[in-house]
Amino acid sequence: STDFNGTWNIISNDNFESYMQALDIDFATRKVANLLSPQKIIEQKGDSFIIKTISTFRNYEVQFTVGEEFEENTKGLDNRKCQSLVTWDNNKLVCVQKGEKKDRGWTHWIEGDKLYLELNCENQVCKQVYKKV
Ligand code: RET
Repeated sequence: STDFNGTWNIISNDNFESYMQALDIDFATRKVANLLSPQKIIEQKGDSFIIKTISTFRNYEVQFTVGEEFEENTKGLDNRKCQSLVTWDNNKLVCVQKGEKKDRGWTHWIEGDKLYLELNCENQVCKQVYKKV
């Protein structure tokens, strides 16, 4: 499977505002969050991952093993609890976040020196691209 290890800097962030609205993130947080250039730091050992989203405003960290459902607390984002499950779909890492919000999840994959992340919630899709540092 793909190697996601490394530090990645965001280079584009499409529809983040609508994604945050779908999560009911408050106005003030959205205004700040829209100005950030978050970095991803990914530590992968086989199917075990630590994914850190780092910004000057707030950080978010999630740890999981592919194929093992876990309770995710989206602290600092929308502060909800989800039953989350990450699986491989070929070389894509796909997460389903079951909870109060419909169709919630994300997909990560790599092409060359770019990391792609699609974030879904309700009817919104946010598309982010990161470049390897
Ligand atoms: C920031 C700043 C505070 C407000 C919001 C944020 C959004 C973070 C997101 C993180 C997604 C992480 C994933 C990890 C798993 O791979 C930048 C922390 C709303 C959307 C998908």
